[in-house]
This record gives sequence, C-alpha cells and structure tokens, in this order.
Amino acid sequence: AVVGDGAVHVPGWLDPGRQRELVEACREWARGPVPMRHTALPGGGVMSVRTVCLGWHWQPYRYTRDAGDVNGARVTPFPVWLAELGRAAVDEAYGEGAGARYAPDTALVNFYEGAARMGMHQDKDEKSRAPVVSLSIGDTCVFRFGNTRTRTRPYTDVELASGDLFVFGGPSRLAFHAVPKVYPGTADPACGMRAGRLNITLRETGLAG
Ligand code: MD5
Ligand code: FE
Repeated sequence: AVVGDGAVHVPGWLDPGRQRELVEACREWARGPVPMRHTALPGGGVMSVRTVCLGWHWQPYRYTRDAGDVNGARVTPFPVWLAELGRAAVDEAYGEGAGARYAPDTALVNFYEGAARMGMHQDKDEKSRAPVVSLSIGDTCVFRFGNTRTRTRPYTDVELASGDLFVFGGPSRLAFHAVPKVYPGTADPACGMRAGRLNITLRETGLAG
C-alpha cells in the first residue's frame, strides 16, 4: 500500500524462513565485534532501543567506520547478500528495475524490548537521498509516518508486523517518523523470535570508501 509520496508498505514480504535467517544473522551481528548496545545520546541519556550497525557505525549524529562510542572496534562489513535483498525490496516497492542502482552500504539493526520506543525524528545523517529499506520481524508495532515539516500532525499510524517491508524514498525519505508502541507477545514464533521487535534498515550513507 502507498502510505505517502514514495512511502510504500508491503505486508508479509519476508516469508517465515527468510525471517528466521535474518534473526539468526542479527544474533551473530549483535555479538560483535561491536556489541549491540543502547546508543548514548549527547545530552547524557541513552536510547531505549538497542542497535548494532553494519558497514558504517551510526552514532549521534554521524557515521564512522569504528565504534568510538562503544569499544573502538571496526564494525562488521556490510554483506553483499543484504545489498541484493535491498535491491529486491526497492524493486518490489517501486517496480521491477527500480532497485538496480540501489547500493546500500550501512544497516542499522534496532531491537525493541520491553518498553523500548523511538520518538519522532528525521533520518538526515546520510549524504545520499536514496531510499531507506525497512524490514520488521517479531512483535507488531505502531509506526508513525509523519510529514517533512513538523514532528506533529498530520501523521499516519500504520501497524508493522513480522515480515513487513517498508520503503521510504522520494519526498518521504526526510519525513518525521516514530515507533510509539510495540505490542508484546504478538510475534509468531515461526519468525524465530520469542519476544521483542527487530527492525533492519538499509541505507546509502553517501560516504566514500
Ligand atoms: C524502526 N527505525 O522501525 C525505524 C524504521 C531509525 C528508525 O526510524 O532511524 O533507526 S526506519 C523508518 C524510516 C526511515 C527513513 C524515513 C522514514 C522512516 N520516513 O520517512 O518515515 O526501528
Ligand atoms: Fe529513523
């Protein structure tokens, strides 16, 4: 379904087997060399979600190769197979061939457990305006898709369930968005997760090398 200009939601795009493979890959990435952690914010707080990055390490509010805010280790390389999945996702959302030149070089893997949420924000630390591909696994959440001007209304609340694909391109690339709620215990065990929500986003940083 088209939720906004360039914002496309494809429910159930990942079959349960694919979801389990991704969960297993995330478990491995979460172990290190940079462990999945609550990102420290400049104001002294920490994010309630836990995050691990591939390819480039995101820290507020830039991308680096080494995780200077965690343990200084170099992040896990971005896998070729994940870029291929990203191109298939863009093809699915925008039509065959649309993903041909999509070259994501970073992934942010967010794990929502317990009361973890994400407040309204824009993703503008990337220099490329290529689409963001979002894959959801585990518990269903409320995803709040806003507008490009304000962090308030108008926005559209959409439920994202396990296996759902969302692609944010064009004008929606810079829309404000949030995850105000996760429904505990809604994950189908066939997805490979017992509790919590996993979100994998693929992005082009626009950085060289
Ligand atoms: C999540 N993650 O469900 C979301 C999915 C993040 C984050 O927000 O920054 O890690 S990515 C949703 C997204 C990306 C780029 C643009 C828009 C949404 N949008 O225009 O709504 O954990
Ligand atoms: Fe975001």
